[in-house]
Amino acid sequence: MDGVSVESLILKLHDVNAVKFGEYKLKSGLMTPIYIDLRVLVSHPGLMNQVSSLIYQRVKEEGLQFGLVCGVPYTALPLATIICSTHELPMLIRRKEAKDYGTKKMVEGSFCEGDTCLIIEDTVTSGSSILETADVLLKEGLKVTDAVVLMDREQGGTEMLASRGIRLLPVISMFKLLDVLLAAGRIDGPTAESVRRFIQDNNTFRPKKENGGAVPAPKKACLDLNREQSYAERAQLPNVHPLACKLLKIMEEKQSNLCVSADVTSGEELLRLAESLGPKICVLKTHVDILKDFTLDFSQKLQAVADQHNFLIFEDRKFADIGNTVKHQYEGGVYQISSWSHIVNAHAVPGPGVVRGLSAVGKPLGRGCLLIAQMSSSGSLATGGYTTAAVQMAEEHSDFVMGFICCSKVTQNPQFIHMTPGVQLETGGDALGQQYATPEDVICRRGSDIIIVGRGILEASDRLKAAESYRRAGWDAYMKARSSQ
Ligand code: S5P
Repeated sequence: MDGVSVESLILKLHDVNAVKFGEYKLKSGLMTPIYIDLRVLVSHPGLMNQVSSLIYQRVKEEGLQFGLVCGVPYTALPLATIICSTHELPMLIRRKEAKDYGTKKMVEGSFCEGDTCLIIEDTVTSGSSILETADVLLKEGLKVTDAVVLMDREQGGTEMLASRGIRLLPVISMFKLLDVLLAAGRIDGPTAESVRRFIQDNNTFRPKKENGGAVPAPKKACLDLNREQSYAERAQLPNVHPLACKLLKIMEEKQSNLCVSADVTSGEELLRLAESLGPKICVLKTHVDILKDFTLDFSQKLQAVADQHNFLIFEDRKFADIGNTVKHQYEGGVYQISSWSHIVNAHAVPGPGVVRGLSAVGKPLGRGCLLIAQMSSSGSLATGGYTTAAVQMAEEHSDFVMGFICCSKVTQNPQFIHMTPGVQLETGGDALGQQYATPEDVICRRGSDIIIVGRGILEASDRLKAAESYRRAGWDAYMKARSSQ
C-alpha cells in the first residue's frame, strides 16, 4: 500500500462514485453541487486499505501523540479499525445510543482517565460530528487534541474545532480535489468553478489555494467571530477591564495588534529592542528570569520606554501555584513583578486560588491577568474541558482576568482579549514542539486579537523591518476580518 498518492486516491474515489457532481441536499437542507459519499467505501476493500494508509501517513507526518483511536460512527469506524489493526493501536468505539441493558456505556474499550484519543472521520463540513464524538469522549475523562479527516469540505470545520481546542488534519481538501479532477479531465471548468463558488459562499473563511488553482476572492474572507465590534468599540464596553480598555485603545491608535516577545538575555539588549520596536507594538512581553543582569533600575527604565512609546509590559511568568505562593512570587523576590509589569499570566491548573492570590496583589495596582486557556506547543494538555474550565474561571474573575493566552478564540465575550503565541510569517515549528501559524490564520481564521511574535522578529537580520512586517500582517488581517462582516 506504500506509495499511494492523494492524487490517485482522488481519481479512484471519483471512479467509485464517492464524489458526485449535480444537485444534492445536505443534512442542513442546503443544496450543494458536490456530494461526497464515503459510505460506498465498504464495497471496495482495496480502496479502504488505501484510504486507511493515507490517513495513517498523515498521523505520522504530524507526529501526533495519542494512546487511543476512535472513529466517528459509522463511516469512519471500519477505517479506524483497519488502522488500529494494522498498526496495533488500541481502539475505542463510541456508541451512538447507550444500550438499555447491561453497562449502559457510551464508549466501548479500555481506557484510563486522562488518556489522549485521536479521532478519525471520513468527511467534515462544519465539524459538528467530530465535536459530538469528542464531547462523549471528554465526558469519560479522555483528552482529544487532534482529529484526522479524509475529506475536508473547507466550510468552517477547521475553525470551529480549533475554537474547541481540537486540531483538524485533513488528507484531502475540497480545493485539491477539484484541481485534481479538473486536471484529469473528469470535470469541466464551469463545474469546478461553480463548486468553488458554492464553497466560498457557504464558508466563513478563505479557502486555501492549492496547486495554483484560481480561487476568486471570497465574499467572507475570515472567520466572523466577534468582528462586529472594532477594537475601539470593544474598549467602550461597560464591563471591560480597565487595562483591556487601555490596550484596545492603544491597538486602534497605533494600528498594531503585535506583541513582541522580547526573549533576549541581557537587560541592555532588551531596552534597545523596546526603544526601537516600541512604535510598532501594543505589548512587549518579557521573561525576566532569562535576563542575566536583571535589576530594579532596569525595570524602571523599561517602564519609561513603555510610557514613551505607549505600549504595555507583559511579564510572561505563567504563575501556577497556590494563591498564597503566587502572591509572594508576584509581589516580592528579586523581580517584584507587580511593581513594573502591567500584565501577567497564569495557568488555570491550580484552580481559582491562583487568580485570587494574584488579584490580591495586582488589582489594587490596576494590573491585569491573562489565563492560559491553550498552548501553542505540540501535545499541549490545555485543550477541551481544560480550556472550557479556564474560560469559566476568567468569567468568574473578570475584575482581574482581562483575557487569554490561546491558539484561537475561546469565548464570544468581547470584553476578553485573546493573545496568541506561536506566530511566524510561514507555518512550521521548532525542534522542541513549538508550532507556528501565520498572522492571517491567527487573526482572521482563528478569531484572536493579538499576535505574539518572538523569534520571527528576534532572529531577523533587521528586527525593526521584521517587526513592521508583522505589524502590517496582523493589522491587515484584522482589517480583512472587519471588512468581511
Ligand atoms: O502557549 C504558549 C504560550 C506562550 S506565552 N506558547 C508560547 O510560545 N508562549 C511564549 O511565546 C513563549 O514562552 C515564547 O516567549 C513566545 C513564543 O516565542 P517564538 O520565538 O516561538 O515566537
